[in-house]
Amino acid sequence: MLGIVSFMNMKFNFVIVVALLVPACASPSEQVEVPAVCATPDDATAPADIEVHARDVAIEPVPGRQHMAWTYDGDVPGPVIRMNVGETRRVRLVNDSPRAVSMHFHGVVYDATDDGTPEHPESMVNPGCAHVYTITATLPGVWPYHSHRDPRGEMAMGLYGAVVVPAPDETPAEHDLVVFLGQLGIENEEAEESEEEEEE
Ligand SMILES: [Cu+2]
Repeated sequence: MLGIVSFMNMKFNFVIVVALLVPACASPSEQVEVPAVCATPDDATAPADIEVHARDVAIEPVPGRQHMAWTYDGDVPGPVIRMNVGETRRVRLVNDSPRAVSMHFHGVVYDATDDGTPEHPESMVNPGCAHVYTITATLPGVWPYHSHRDPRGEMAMGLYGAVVVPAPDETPAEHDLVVFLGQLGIENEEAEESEEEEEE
């Protein structure tokens, strides 16, 4: 979803990439075995344009509420990757987390070996390993990326971000905001707490 709002005479381009993305990638591919070695060891030092680190970080999505998130670069959502139509980027994912992760991109073009799904184990990144994903923007839009070892579970923990590809004739906005809707389990925690309070 892409839209424009006016606020205090400033034009904002804003984008909302919502959880409706989740069912698109909910195939049970996590059942495929991923070998516990670095599939692409040379990628740790191969040329890359962007480097992203997967790591577990305690975030505070609302004041006073800590949540141990699985993140790209220590934040939820992860970094916004901006590309123009026709551009190619090499994105190195370094896995500093204790479990295998990947980057699975929507809306951009890449080889099957960069799919980021367990069906393509060379694109899955074990702990301490790295993989360079080469992606090319061919369509304007706001495209999500996420880890695809266990997509639903990983997105619920925070492993997602966006690729933004402006249309060639798009008027530049003063501010560009990417907005994701997610709940990170916070609502459930509050529901459990209020149930406990009621029981007391
Ligand atoms: Cu997906």
